[in-house]
Formats: sequence, C-alpha cells, structure tokens
Amino acid sequence: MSMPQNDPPQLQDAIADAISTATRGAGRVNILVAGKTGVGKSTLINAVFRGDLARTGAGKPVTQTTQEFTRPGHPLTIIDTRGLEVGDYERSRRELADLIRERSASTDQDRHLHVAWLCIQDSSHRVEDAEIELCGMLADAGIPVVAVLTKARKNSAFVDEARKLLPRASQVVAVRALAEWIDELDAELPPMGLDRLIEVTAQHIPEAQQRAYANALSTRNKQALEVKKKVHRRIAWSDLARFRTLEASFWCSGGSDDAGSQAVGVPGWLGRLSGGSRGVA
Ligand SMILES: Nc1nc2c(ncn2[C@@H]2O[C@H](COP(=O)(O)OP(=O)(O)OP(=O)(O)O)[C@@H](O)[C@H]2O)c(=O)[nH]1
Ligand SMILES: [Mg+2]
Repeated sequence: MSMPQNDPPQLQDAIADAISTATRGAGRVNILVAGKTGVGKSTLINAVFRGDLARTGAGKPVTQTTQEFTRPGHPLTIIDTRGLEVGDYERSRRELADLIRERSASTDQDRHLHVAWLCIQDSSHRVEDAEIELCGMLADAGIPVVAVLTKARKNSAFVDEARKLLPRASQVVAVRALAEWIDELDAELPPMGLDRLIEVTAQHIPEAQQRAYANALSTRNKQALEVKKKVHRRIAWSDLARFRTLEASFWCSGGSDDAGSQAVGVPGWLGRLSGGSRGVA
C-alpha cells in the first residue's frame, strides 16, 4: 500500500477549496474513476482525498469490486472501479455498463454519476480500443469524461495525442499523484495536476447535474411509456377476446341483438373497428 506523502500544504488547500466550491449547494456529486488495471486509479483517489482510503499496489490487480469513498464534510463521492484487464475485459466492461445504466436511471439524484475520470497511464503513449469504447459508453450516457494521464511527467507530450485519440473526452489532464524521486536529476518531482483535475471537474458539475437529472427523467418516462404500452396491449387482447365471444353469441342469436355490446362493455374504438357504432367507451 502506498499513500501520497508530499503534497505541499497549499496544494492540499487548493484541492479542498476546489472540492468545496465545486460541490457547494449542489447536492451530492459523484465521480466515477475507471481505466485499465495498475494505471493508478486508487492512488489518485487517495491523493485527492489526502488519505489512505483505497487500497493500491503494484503487481496483480488490486481493486476487485466497485468501492465508494467520501470525505467527511464534503458532498463528494468518488467511485473506484475494478480495472479493465486484458484477460478479463468483458467482465469489467459489463460491470461498468451495468453500473452506468443503473445509476443513470436512478430516481435518487444522489446516485447519478456526474463526471468520469478515465485514467490512462501517460508513459504507455497509447490509447487502446477498450479505453475508446469506455469513453464512448460514458459519453453516450451523458457523463462528461475527463481523460486523466496518470504518473505523468511535466509537459507530457502525450496530452495532445490523447486529445486526438479520445475526441469524446471533454478534457485531458496530466497528473502525478505521488512524488517521484528521479535519480538522473537527483531530485524529487512533486505531485502535479491534481488541482487542475479538480478545477476541470468542477467546471462540468452544474451542467452534469442537470444532464444526469434529465437523463434519469427521460429513462423514467421511457419506462413509464413501456408500462403504459404493455397495459394497453393487455387491455386490447382481453377486449378482443371478449369481442370474439360477443360476436359468436351475436351470430348464434341470428344477428339481431345490437345491445349486446353494451352489456359486455366493448370499448368504443373496438366497436368502431368491427364496424359497430354503439360501443361503450
Ligand atoms: N511513481 C508513481 N507511481 C504511481 C503513481 N500513481 C500510482 N502509482 C503506482 O502505481 C501502482 C498501481 O497503482 P494503483 O493505484 O493501485 O492502480 P489501480 O489503477 O487502482 O490498479 P487496480 O486496482 O489493479 O485496477 C502502485 O504501485 C502505485 O504506487 C504516480 O503518480 N507516480
Ligand atoms: Mg485500484
């Protein structure tokens, strides 16, 4: 396990202030953190919260299930997800898709996802199809995506390339969550980019909240419409069955009793469809 130890105090204050400003009076804000395994998602969360909340580590994948982190006094939740792994990509993708769908449709606004941090290791110098697909999946759900180039060096040359490769990402930000000792320079590079990450995230929050709310509303409306359609279909079939019974008895009785439809309550539209004019609506 590792934790950020060398954040300068002014950076810590800037992060705390930016989070407070971003979330003030805005209800809960939920940020989803996703990306390949080992790119530094959990380390980034610890850096933002200045704590040792999420388990991190080298070697094998660490974060196995979705975990939520909040900091007392801040209406911000960061959701750490299982890393996308080459061998098990389908499972991670499905879990993320389910999470996005369930959160987007939630009637509880506090569960909506407002911004996503798609983490890509800066030194990889490449964006994989899985990351492009994930970015599209998030953008399709109306969630603004900030591509975060992790473990980055200052003035990363990859930022511009990543912008081109991820046109659906709203922003690309390079960060270094941990201070790093560089032998060649005989110096320590301090953490960087965290304040910028919070700043660009904050810019998206008001719009993201409105959009998340609108999405949930439209999903609920769609669901309500589906229920309505099903009920209508059910009514139509049962009416038709009753109409057939009525029609059979009408012809059996010599075809003269036109009051029969009223007795069994055939709806007007069905009566009109069948050529009758006396349906009871
Ligand atoms: N030098 C340096 N190392 C980092 C940085 N961020 C993360 N790491 C290291 O990268 C390794 C993986 O970090 P994690 O945060 O566990 O990565 P993850 O994306 O959460 O990985 P999974 O949980 O397996 O998906 C750890 O050894 C971290 O210490 C950084 O900014 N600089
Ligand atoms: Mg992790």
